[in-house]
Amino acid sequence: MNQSIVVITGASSGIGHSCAEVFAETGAQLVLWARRGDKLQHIATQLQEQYAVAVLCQTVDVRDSAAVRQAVADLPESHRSPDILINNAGLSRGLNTLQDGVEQDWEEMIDTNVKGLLYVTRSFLPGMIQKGSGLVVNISSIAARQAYRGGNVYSATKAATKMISDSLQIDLNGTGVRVCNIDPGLVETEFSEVRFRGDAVRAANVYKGYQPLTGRDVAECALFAATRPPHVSIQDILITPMAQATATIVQKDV
Ligand code: NDP
Ligand code: 8X3
Repeated sequence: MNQSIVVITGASSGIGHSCAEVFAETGAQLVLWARRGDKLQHIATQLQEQYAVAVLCQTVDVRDSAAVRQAVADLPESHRSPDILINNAGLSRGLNTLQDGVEQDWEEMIDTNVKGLLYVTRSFLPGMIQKGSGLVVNISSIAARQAYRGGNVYSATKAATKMISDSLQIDLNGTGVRVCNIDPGLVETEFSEVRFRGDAVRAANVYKGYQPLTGRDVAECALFAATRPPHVSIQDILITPMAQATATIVQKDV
């Protein structure tokens, strides 16, 4: 991956941060996106010092299509057609049943997880297709495969992500650009704190009594897909903690 250009959305924490680390270790040049520019800058400085890699940070809200287009336009020409695009930015809000759902939460999830992913992908793909190579990694979820109580709209956004990945397999066939959809199970990140709006105790409970995945476990899947020979396409990955059998069945000690 030495000198490859890797764009990662949602790189300010969790899986995206781990992707930045894992690809920096290989000598890749990074473009990191998120809304919290201070966090991105901190991560960039650390990676530059540790791995001597080039890192560009852009403060972007992927829900804002004009901002996404502008951010791509602001990149040096070489970076507008990256070798790897990791569509990772995403979130869940609440665990309400649909009948008790909050419209604002639905809109935030749909706008970020579905429309944001589309805006970003649409902005980078023409350059990647022109180059005739590259990889798009979409971070979906086990929630795309199995519904669970209160998961409704979040699951729907992740099922949409998976269907966008499947559609891209077809639309990009013959272009040289690969697509890898990754469905992680439970990963200990800021995800649950965001879902429960800062309720740290409720968030911590999600990961108690078993060993959850780390962001790195997922990032290494992306790296595996990115390092296959050009004739190999890793289309779909489901990764869970050993303790997790399905979206809802988790062997917990407590
Ligand atoms: P984190 O909350 O730790 O990270 C989410 C990242 O997305 C942050 O960097 C956040 O940055 C960014 N983000 C959120 N909204 C926006 C936005 N509007 N524009 C730009 N960036 C945004 O959670 P995870 O690392 O766990 O989540 C990463 C992805 O993995 C998500 O798509 C999530 O749905 C998925 N996933 C997570 C699982 C888990 O168990 N943790 C399991 C399966 C899938 P900032 O706030 O700075 O903008
Ligand atoms: C996040 C994991 O199980 O909360 O996608 O849906 S889960």
